[in-house]
Amino acid sequence: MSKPRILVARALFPETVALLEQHFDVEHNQADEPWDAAGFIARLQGKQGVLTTGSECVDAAVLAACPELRICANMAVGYNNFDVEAMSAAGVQGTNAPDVLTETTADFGFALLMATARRITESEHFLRSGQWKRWRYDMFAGAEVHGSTLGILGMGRIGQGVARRGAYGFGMNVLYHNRSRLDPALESECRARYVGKEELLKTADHLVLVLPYSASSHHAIGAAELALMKPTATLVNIARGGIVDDAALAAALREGRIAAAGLDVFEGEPRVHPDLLALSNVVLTPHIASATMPTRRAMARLAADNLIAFFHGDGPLTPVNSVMGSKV
Ligand code: 8YV
Repeated sequence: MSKPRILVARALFPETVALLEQHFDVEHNQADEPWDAAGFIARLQGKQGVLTTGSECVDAAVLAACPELRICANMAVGYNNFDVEAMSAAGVQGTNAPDVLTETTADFGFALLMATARRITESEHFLRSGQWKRWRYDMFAGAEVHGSTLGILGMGRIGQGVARRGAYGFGMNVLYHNRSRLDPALESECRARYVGKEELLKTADHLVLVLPYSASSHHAIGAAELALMKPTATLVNIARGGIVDDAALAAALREGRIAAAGLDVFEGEPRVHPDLLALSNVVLTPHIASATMPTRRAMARLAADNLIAFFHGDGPLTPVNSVMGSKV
């Protein structure tokens, strides 16, 4: 029996490609060539499965052009690159890569919070550029982290990880807002208190965004929300670009309406709003919150295991939609 044909859209760990080759007829992209939408569709012709990263968009046009496609396995927990409704309508299974990146991403959220509040990159640039001539009492004086109020918008697994770090590691007063409130046992384990979004914005010294991107979270932090925040507050986004209105954020940072921001994700990335690039009170990183080798390996493996389980007829491990008759 011939093996199912799959596409691996981006360069990937050689061992993951080798594993996939045991089960599938694989077209890979180990050269990591950038494909536009037409190039992606061209490579998908005749493929029943694809391993995507968050960079490849699977929408109605792709689905219409690739009628043999049965499953898209995303190597990311977020899957806003999938039009899930269109995939379900086309009978295409989607899977994501949750859990394996939770703690690593929460670590990074905290690293970005610390770097932002304590002005780490700004002061390093100062030092490297030879401007450090002598000590001064207020030189790069930042915001206090320990004992301050940590606000978390979006309290899924990563948000809970950030909460635990803040509460247990830094003695922070942790507040959160989420579509739905956590059950009391989980709330008390995270030492986090549920508040309305407005209260969260008004009281947080450090606000960390960890909510999924969707039409309803588009510009969840815009000019009106930024206006509610403390002028001393820091904002950290490890969720998705588009959740923050980057132009409004740059204006707020420039005018000192909030103190600083740490951003790992951007609207329209890899482009970064030029107004953000011009500011010194921002820490900017290129979407690396899950980037440790063990975690990226685990994400790749989970995406591969989803493809293998699906085609073996066991059903996907971490589905994002339910597709009638998805068992092969
Ligand atoms: C990925 C992420 O690295 O998992 C996610 O949702 O944002 C990152 O961990 C990125 O999406 C590439 O797949």
